[in-house]
Amino acid sequence: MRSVWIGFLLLGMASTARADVIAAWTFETSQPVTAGPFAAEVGVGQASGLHTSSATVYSTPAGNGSTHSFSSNTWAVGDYYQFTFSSVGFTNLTLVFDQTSSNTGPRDFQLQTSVDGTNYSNLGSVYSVLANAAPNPTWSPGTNQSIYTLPLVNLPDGIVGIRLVDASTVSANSGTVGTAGTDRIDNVTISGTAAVPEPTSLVLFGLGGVGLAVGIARRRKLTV
Ligand SMILES: [Ca+2]
Repeated sequence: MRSVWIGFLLLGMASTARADVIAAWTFETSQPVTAGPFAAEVGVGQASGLHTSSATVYSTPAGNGSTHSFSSNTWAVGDYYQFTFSSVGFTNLTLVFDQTSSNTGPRDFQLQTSVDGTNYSNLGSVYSVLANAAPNPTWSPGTNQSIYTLPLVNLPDGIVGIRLVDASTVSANSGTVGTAGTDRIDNVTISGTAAVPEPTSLVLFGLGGVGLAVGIARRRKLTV
């Protein structure tokens, strides 16, 4: 019977090290042409945009190594992309995403998080988005350009939403944001570590342990 308990112990160790995707948006299925919301292509969550101007046009041009992204123009300070999801049962939450702006799209963004889905607060400092223009390699369906992937961000436990908020009127080419200037995002992925092992796996692994014990017993019998 000892090997059965070893099986349970090993499973527990494996589950705490497993990172799962909670929600991920590729925009290949949703192909946004409105403010949304749009369901995550992987996991469960909703993506949307908010602009104070009613003139904003949402579109789905080439992504970073894929056919579609989530893009919008007519940016004002305080406008944002928003992603909502449930992080119940997960810890060690992380965020990684690709973002770029046209030359006259916004350069500066602030990441915000929310634990109640209503009130959002700043996480970290304002970050800069690279221009999707020479001398940088540009977004295209065929090639993922890693320089546009924002570094992995550690998120607070228990959050249910994040926003990428336009933080200044400075454009990606260091001028002033213009109404035709766009900002686009792709491959937005929120992951976490599942806190509890799945019961089905637990049972199966336990049975595996029984099988292992029987096998060992048989070999011992044969060799005695
Ligand atoms: Ca995409």
